[in-house]
Amino acid sequence: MKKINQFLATCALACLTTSIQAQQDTSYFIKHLTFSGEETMEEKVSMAARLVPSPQQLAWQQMELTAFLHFGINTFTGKEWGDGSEDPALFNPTELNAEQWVKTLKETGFKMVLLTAKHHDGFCLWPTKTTKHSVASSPWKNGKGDVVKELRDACTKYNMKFGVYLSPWDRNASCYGNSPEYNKFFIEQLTELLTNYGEVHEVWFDGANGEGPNGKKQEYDWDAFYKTIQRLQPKAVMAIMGDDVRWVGNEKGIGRETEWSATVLTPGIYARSASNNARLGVYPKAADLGGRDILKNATELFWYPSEVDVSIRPGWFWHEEENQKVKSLKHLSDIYFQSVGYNSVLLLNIPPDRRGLIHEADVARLKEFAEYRQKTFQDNKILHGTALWRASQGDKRTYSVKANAPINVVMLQEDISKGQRVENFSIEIWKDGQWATVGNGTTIGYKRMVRIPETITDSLKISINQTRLDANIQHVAAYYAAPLEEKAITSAWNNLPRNTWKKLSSSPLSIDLGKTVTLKAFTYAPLNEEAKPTMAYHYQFFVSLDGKEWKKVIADGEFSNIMHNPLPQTVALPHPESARFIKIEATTPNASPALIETEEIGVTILP
Ligand code: FUL
Repeated sequence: MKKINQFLATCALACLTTSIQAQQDTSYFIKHLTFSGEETMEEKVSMAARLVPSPQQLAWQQMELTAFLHFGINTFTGKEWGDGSEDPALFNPTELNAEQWVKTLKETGFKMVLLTAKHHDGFCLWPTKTTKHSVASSPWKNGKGDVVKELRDACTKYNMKFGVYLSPWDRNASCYGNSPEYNKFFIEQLTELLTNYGEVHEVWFDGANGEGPNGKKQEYDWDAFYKTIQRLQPKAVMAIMGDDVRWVGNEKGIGRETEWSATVLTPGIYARSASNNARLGVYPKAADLGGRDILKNATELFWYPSEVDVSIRPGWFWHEEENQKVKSLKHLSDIYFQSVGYNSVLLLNIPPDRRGLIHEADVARLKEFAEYRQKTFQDNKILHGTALWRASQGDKRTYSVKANAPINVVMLQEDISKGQRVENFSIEIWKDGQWATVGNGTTIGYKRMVRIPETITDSLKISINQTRLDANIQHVAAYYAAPLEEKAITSAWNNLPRNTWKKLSSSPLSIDLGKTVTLKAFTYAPLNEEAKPTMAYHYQFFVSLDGKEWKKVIADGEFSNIMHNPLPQTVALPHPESARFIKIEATTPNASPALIETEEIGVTILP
């Protein structure tokens, strides 16, 4: 149907003899368009300006703030990625209360909750018929519990939207890697989730994709997964490995300043994605996914808006030792301005703990964060900013600002139901008898916030310097966000000063710690929290008292998900060990020898 609409729309375009300008409100493309190859650049730009979201994408973008709940067997093992061999008996939350999750999230401004119904370890949070590796084999509620149902019921009670994360990568399923069999198994799981729990608003398929048993690679049948969603939950958006919602490209909570929802990136679930994207030189992390330069060679365009997923803690799952590491209010507020304020939806992860509750530390921070947003955004200092402004290239509009009210944030919104059009804008304030530029930017899209130096003024001027057809500016606002101080973060993961350390070898990295200590844990912290091809993924960890005889303490360690979330990972040793020397033999995600710097290692020693 979508294809027919698009075909008709394309024909309609070809047949139109009216000028491009006249077409701008009469002919739209929903979610996808194909260029015939005959268009001039001007026509291509005009078509791009008339690409609009599907109704469910629009509703999704309007949510702005959504919550991720990573919960499962990892909550009980302390791991980030389980390997599928975990005993379901470990899953035993003592006070699980999905209403506490949803009530907390509702009160703090979230519009949807998305649960890891199954993570890479394959453990299912609902009593599935497809595998025994589920809550039904756990002691929780004597195997009669269903986390998905409890969450669904709580969402219904609190009028919260509901989504599911179902990991395609499954390290438990014996059929993983046997492609047709696993695809059938996966569709059965998906069918259960999309049939038995009422309305589902988002289905999240992770891109992490490992090897199957014996190194066999699973070929996912994305088309069949797609059709299953279309059939059972046609209103749900399909995220990441899907064509409705795009991964922003990092797990740090940082969007792009130039963020096009109309992008040239072909979603990974389409067979043609690899060749299309390679031809254009684009990939999910690329800086520009929709500018004119990249549009020039594009053969098709997708309305494929970005979602910024990030955890409130360093890890995605709850870990006791991270209770002190809940992100600060300043950090969360920066994330907010760089996600919601950068034309993206924020998907903030708040992982329930072993009790099955959102921990007090996270609840307190969520409340602080909500109060801060409320205080900031309840008081718009601009008068008449909601009158629709149809802006041609070069147009300017002046807005009155409340008297004596400091501002430091300007917020702009386009009516994206008519496409994303603005390519360049600037912000001026009236100061000392003249206009002074205080901010500028490229894209606006659904929402763009620009932080400007704190100022008091009585007029603000917005200039639309470049736009694809006329822009539809539907909201201009200005706010004051109280500046936040970052509390000093002490390096919590190294308590033995490095000035006494000596590097003995680089590959593998071995270190003389300078004295014999009782070692409880060690940490790997990639420099600048950046992923690089030489970084460590699988490792073995050794200790020694003399630097000659080594004891292997960890034989098959994995810095799970470090490629996407390159934050410090602390590994507790099975037992405290006496050690003067440590050694890490590690390989990269591509299985070549990893390079670890001494500064990237920390140790936790007992006093
Ligand atoms: C990643 C996963 O590997 C992480 O564990 C987490 O679920 C994150 C949201 O996506 O790809």
